Amino acid sequence: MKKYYVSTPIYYVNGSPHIGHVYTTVAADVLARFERRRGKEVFFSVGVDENSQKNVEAMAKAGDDNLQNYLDKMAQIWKTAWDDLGITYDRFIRTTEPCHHAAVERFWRAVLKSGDIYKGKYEGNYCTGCESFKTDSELADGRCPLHPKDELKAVSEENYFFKASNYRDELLALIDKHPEFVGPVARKNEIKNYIRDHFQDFSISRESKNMEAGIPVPDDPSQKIYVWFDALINYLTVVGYGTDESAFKQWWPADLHLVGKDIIKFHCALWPAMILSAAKNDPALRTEDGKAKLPKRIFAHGFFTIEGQKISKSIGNIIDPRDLVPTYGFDAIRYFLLREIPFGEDGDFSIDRLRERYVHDLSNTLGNLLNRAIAMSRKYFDEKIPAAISHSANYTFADEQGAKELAKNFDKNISGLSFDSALETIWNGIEGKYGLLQANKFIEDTQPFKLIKTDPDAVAVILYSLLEYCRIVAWLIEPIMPETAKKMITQLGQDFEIEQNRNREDLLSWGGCKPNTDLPQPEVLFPPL
Ligand code: ME8
Repeated sequence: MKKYYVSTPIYYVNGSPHIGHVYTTVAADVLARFERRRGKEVFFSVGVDENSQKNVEAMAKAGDDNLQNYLDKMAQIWKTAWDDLGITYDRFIRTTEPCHHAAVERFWRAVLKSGDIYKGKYEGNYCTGCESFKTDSELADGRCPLHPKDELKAVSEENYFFKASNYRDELLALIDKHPEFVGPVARKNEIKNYIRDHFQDFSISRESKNMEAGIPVPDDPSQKIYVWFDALINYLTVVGYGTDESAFKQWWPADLHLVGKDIIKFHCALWPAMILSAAKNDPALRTEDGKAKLPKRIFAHGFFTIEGQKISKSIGNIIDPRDLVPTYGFDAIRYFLLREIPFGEDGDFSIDRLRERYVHDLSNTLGNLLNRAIAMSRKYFDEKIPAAISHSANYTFADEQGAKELAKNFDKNISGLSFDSALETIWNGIEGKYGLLQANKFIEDTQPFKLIKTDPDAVAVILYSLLEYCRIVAWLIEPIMPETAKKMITQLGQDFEIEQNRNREDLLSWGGCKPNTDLPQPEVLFPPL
C-alpha cells in the first residue's frame, strides 16, 4: 500500500490555538483525509514545541511557576482543541517526551561525528518571539520586524555551532534538481536567495544557566540544545527514529511538511542541512545507495490578517475557531479558510466574508440544491429516488463523463495544494459545466416543478441526475467538509458508514444512487444565520 506522511509545525504553547494555527492544521487534515480516501496509508503528525523560552516567559506571565505543570496543562489545551475540531491526526508529539530526547541525542551525536559541530563565541541579538538570532540586516530600526514590541536580548556566550555553511552548495543544487522540494515557487526563489547570501553557521546551543527549558547537550549539561534544532527533529521522532527502526524505515522521509511562510528558513535550509550532516553517520537517514533521506516537499502557505490586522494578543483579535463553531459549524470554517485565501498567498479573515460565503456558497448554493432535488423527488416520486428511464440529454445535468472530469480536476488541484481552485471548480464548474451554480440554474431552466404535469419521465431524469451529482460532490468535498458530506449521503438514503468502505473510484462512478431508495425528509444543511 502506498504511504503518505504529512506533518504540521509543532506550535509553541505560549498561548492557545488561534485561527492561524487552525489554518495549517486543517489543510494538513484535508490532505490526510484525501489521501486516506484515495487508499493510501497515512501518517499525520501534529504536536507542541515545548522546549522554548517563549513558553517559560508565558508561564511567568500567567503567574505559574512550575514549568512541567504549565506544559502539561497547555499540551492538553492544544490536544483538546484538535480533538474538538475533529482533526484526524495519528500522533500528537510533545517535545518533552523521553523518546524525543533520545532521538535528539542520537541525531546530535551523528552530526558531531560528521565534524559539523564546533564551539565558538556568539555575540549578537536574540529575538525570543522568533526563537532566533538576528543579524543586523534582519532588523528594522533595531527591532525584529515580526516582533517589534519585544526587546531583543543581547547575547554573548560560548555556544556550540553547526557548520551549516558546509551544506550551502549541496542545498542549492538539491533545490535546482528537485524544484518541488520547496513550494510555492515564490518561496523557492526566496529560499534560494537566502541560502546563497545569508545561510551561515548556526548557534545550536545556549548556556544552561540562562535556559529553564531545553534538552541538555549530550556530554555537556552546561549547554542546552537550541530549540529549533530540537524541534525539527520531531519529524523523525514521530515515525520512530531511535525507537522503532522498522516503522522509521517505512515512514521516513516525510511526503510533506506543511508550514507557514514565517518558518521556511528553518524548514527549507537548516533542516535539510542538519539531515545531510547527520546522514553521514546514521544509516537510518540514508538510502541503500548512500543518499541522505530528505523530506520530499516543504510547502509554505501565506499568512492572514484578521479584518486587515496582524493576529496579535495585544490587538486583542485572537480568534479561537471553537467560538465560531456554534454559529457556522466547523465545516463552513474549513471551507472558508481554504476557499477564500489561495493557498500559498497572504489573505484576510473577516467575519463578514465568512458570513457571505456561508449564505451564498453553502446555504443558497450547495444546501439549496440538495434540498430542492430531494424535496422534488419525494414529492413527485413517492419519497424515493426516481428511476431515470428515458435518457434525453436535455434533461441530464451531468453524466459519467462529467463526473469523471470533475473528479480529475478536483484531485489534481488538491494534490497540488490548490484548495481554492478545487473548491472553485465544484462551485463554478469546468468551462461553465458541472458546477453547483449550474446545477441550480439547470433547475430554473428545466423547471421540473412545471414539467411534472406533462412529462414525468423527463423529471425523473432531471432529478436522478441531480441527486447523483450531489452524491458525487459529497464524496469529493468530504475531506474538506466531512460532516456535510456525511449529512448529504445520509439524506440521499445511504448509510455513510457502509458506503465509506467502498473504494473511492467506485464511490465516484456515476450510478451510485439506486432508484427506488427511500429518501428521508431532508434537513437543512446550512441553517439560516
Ligand atoms: O514557529 N496565518 O510555532 P508557532 C497563517 N514552534 N498561519 C499562521 C498564522 C497566521 N496569521 N499565525 C500562525 C513555531 N500561523 C515553531 C514551529 S516546527 C518544527 C516548530 C501558523 O506557534 C503557521 O503554520 O509560532 C506558522 O508557521 C505557525 O503557526 C507558527 O507557529
